[in-house]
Amino acid sequence: MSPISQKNFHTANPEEATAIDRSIPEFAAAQVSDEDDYFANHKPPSYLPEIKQELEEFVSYHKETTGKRIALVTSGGTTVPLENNTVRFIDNFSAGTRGATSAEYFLENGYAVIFLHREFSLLPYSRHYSHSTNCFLDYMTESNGKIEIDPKFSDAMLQVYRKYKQAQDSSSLLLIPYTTVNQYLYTLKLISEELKVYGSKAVFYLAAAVSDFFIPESRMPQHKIQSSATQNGELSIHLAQVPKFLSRLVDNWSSGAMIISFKLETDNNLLLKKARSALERYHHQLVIGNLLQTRKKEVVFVSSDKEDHWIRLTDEELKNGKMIESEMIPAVIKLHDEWIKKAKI
Ligand code: PAZ
Repeated sequence: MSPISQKNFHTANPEEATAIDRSIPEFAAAQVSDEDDYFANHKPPSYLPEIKQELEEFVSYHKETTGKRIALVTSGGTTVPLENNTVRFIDNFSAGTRGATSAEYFLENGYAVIFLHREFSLLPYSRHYSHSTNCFLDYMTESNGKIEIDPKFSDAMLQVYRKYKQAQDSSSLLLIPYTTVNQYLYTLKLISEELKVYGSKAVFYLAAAVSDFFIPESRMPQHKIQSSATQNGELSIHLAQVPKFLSRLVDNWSSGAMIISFKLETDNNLLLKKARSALERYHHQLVIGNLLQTRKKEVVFVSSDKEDHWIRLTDEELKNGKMIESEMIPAVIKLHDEWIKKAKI
């Protein structure tokens, strides 16, 4: 036991009063020309062919051998590089808790999962022991000159380890990383196209916090921005809007999959309005709304054919470590069951 008792606290939790105001209107859904423009003017990541091969193997294995449904879970923030040789970038708050936890519940419920995640954000299973204010060495103890898991953590760790092994041994979890918004868009498009053969048995669960703005390649400086580039000591950066590719995903990139997007707001008065307008604009199946300040405690399911459905945890449940995704994913799977049934008619 450490002689100094340290209080665990996070420095990154937002204060409601200072959270970002997202009350500005939404911009339009991307059209075919926006898609063409974007992909014609931005280079694909060089490693994309390798990812394609991994995806092909994963999808055909589950289609032909296990028959499992597939969930594509996107998770974490995206970076917006300010320079081609990137020293500086714009980022956002998302740690990937929603995505990593949801992926675990999909796996537990018999799904295979493609986990498209921001590199170094939380991962299914390892999330229990990473990114915490504890060092991983705190879970260890020394016994007879050997290092081992501290018995007080070993029961809980064994449970996590078994689930992790099960996912590994059954080849049910495919991890695909990205860092920048450009890498995210190219990889999402690729995965969607590879999943076309899966039809309604695929579900897209788009929990990543994707930047709305970026610097187009044509305007990006090659090298580190110099302080001499400032004018009167100020640096101006002009960002362009990232085309809203969800409509392209619904109409062209996927085929018959159930598509779930997330809507994050900071103003309670906007959440339902924005979630509904996303649904009307993109014509997909479900928007899961959440507020930055309460996202671990409550979410709302908004769809065109059902009443809004809130899922809430009590303070007691939160204190006991219950994760809201343990209720969200069974509810999503029920909707996916209905979606598959409808597709068969
Ligand atoms: O990664 P995290 O668990 O900290 O946060 C999850 C979330 C709030 C990013 C996610 O639930 C979400 O709302 N994603 C979509 C954000 C948006 O673009 O509106």
